[in-house]
Amino acid sequence: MPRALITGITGQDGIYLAELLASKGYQVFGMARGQSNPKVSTVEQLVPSIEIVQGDLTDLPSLLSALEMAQPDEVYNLGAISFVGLSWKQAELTGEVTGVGVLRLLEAIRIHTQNDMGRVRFYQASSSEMFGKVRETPQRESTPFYPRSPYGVAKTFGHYMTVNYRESYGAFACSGILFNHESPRRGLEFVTRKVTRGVARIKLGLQDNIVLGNLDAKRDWGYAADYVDAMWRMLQQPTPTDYVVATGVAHSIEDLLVAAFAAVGIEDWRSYVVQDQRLMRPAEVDHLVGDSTRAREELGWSPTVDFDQLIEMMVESDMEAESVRQ
Ligand code: NDP
Ligand code: GDR
Repeated sequence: MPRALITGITGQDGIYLAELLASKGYQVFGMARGQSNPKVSTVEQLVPSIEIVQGDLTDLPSLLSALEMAQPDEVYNLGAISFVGLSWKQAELTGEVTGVGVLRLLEAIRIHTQNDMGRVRFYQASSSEMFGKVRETPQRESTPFYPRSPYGVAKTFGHYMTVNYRESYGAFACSGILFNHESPRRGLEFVTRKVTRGVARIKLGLQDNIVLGNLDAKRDWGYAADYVDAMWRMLQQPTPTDYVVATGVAHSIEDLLVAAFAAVGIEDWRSYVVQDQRLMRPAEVDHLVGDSTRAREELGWSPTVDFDQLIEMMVESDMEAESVRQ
């Protein structure tokens, strides 16, 4: 039975990946932090076979213990401070967790394997935010990085550390440069879920409007369950490398609003949206769209859910959840 350790198990991707690996017959170990993390019980309900291990990306000894407990064949590093907006407010912590945390985990694997790093396959959750102020469109593996937030800078550090451990120690380390991916399990702080939940609550008469920042930014949004499948596929290849994972189609926040309100039969979305300067970011990433040709050709990966289906699925799920609360 293959064994996998997932950091960030309580996040959106952690749960989808744990479900996928469990369905493939893996023994899955999920690393959770904190002395009483309320999200752990949700993970245990959704993936009953999971084993939770304690650990924090800022604490090397805890990473070594997690590896000792799990004895993994594969490690997926999904743990991070992942909200770009927060990264300006807690830049140092973001650097510690999202950036140096990757180095700490790679070092822990090097120590755990006694320098035989090739025997544990490693996935790093890199991000399209590394492209930031984009140097070319669409963005591919060879596109130079220009991060625009402390989060993007920290992810760029983690990305290059992953490449460096591959080149220095022969680590089987892959960096997945994933574009935005969403789902009904997306955190409420991210714009898609803020909108789909807001739309559901407006439709049900529980909320008057949605307060947003920049409506012009464009993102390449895909479905999270599709994207965790690409992570797993990367670690099954004969040689490790980096892959862009994206749908190749970009939409603006306005497009998102049109689609989400349309899903509940509201055409006049502007009456329900308020813009607040305080939600504008100090430096914005205007337009991301990925070219995932390598992933499609080498991994045989392609997205199964398009933008309209994704937003409809999220609105429907929020309508159900909010109706219960009514
Ligand atoms: P989430 O924000 O939903 O989950 C983040 C996870 O990281 C949570 O489980 C959180 O635990 C954990 N975490 C936070 N701080 C620490 C720490 N100090 N030590 C250990 N774990 C910690 O993110 P997603 O699931 O959406 O994303 C997964 C990964 O992929 C992240 O690294 C993200 O940056 C990256 N990524 C995400 C994309 C997306 O569109 N979703 C796109 C590209 C990259 P807790 O519950 O305790 O807070
Ligand atoms: P992003 O996602 O920064 O792309 O990072 P987010 O949903 O936070 O923002 C997307 C765009 O929407 C604009 N926006 C708002 N965003 C939020 N959160 N709240 C608002 O009210 C709002 N109004 C407008 C933002 O300015 C931005 O342009 C996500 C995270 O999952 C990262 O961890 C991941 O690496 C990248 O996707 C790829």
